[in-house]
Amino acid sequence: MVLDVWFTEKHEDKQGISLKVKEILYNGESEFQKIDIIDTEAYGRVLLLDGLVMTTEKDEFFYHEMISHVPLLAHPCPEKVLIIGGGDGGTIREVLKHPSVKEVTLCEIDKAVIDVSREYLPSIACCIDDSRVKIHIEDAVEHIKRKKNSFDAVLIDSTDPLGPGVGLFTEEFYANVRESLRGNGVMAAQTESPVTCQKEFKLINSLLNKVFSVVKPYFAPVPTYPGGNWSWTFCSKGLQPEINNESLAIEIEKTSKYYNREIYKAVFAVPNYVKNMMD
Ligand code: AG3
Repeated sequence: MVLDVWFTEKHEDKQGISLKVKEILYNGESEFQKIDIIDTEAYGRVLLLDGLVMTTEKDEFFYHEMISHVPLLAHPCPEKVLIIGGGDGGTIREVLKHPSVKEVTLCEIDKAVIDVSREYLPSIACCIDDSRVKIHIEDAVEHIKRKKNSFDAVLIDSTDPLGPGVGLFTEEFYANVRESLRGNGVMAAQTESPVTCQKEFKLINSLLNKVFSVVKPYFAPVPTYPGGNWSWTFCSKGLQPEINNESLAIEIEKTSKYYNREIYKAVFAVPNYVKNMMD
């Protein structure tokens, strides 16, 4: 018998992304969510939270390079970075490529995501145990309230605005993130698909505009996410999303798979259908 098993992440029961499954490696349930690891023909191992694709071995680089290098390269000298969510470790790995970074705090609500990623996704989780990384297992909604004027960059590497992620998409939370930034501080958040999640994308952007003076969405493909095209948003109290340190930008380009200096500029181009829906 030949097995023909497919995983599908359905979006609003109208469309889906399907991956042919080679093997189911892990099924578990934490206090917060279901956690699964499947091995797929096309994208290697995949981390699923509550049945949604969080990251895959083969296309994780689009997401992790975008959420890290775009904000960090705009900052003159990022030393302290807070990652919210991001328990798979992909964002940590990219952030640590910046030599000025002295301390990375990972605030993840669910320790099980870190443990499962360590075990099953070594190429993504490889830097979680670096000596510059401090792990806090806590809801970031609470953690951020105690942090004032503390970080050069806050990266919101969250799930969708569902379940444990809901509190990370509110005006109050964004205002606390702003308070947690030092003067030149930058924030980048994953802000959903402009194709399939237009309502969420618009709402998040309008909340961010109430809180930050610079709010610039940017776009890149993530083939395994709904819509295939994803957005992040760069925010600051004044600093613009422009490369600050050209020689570092060149250095990072040498090992990156998606980011380069032309991409840095290009990702801020807003497609017309997005401009029109924002009017
Ligand atoms: N954060 C998840 C982005 C949301 C994906 N949504 C979906 N598949 N419906 C990615 C975490 C990677 N570090």
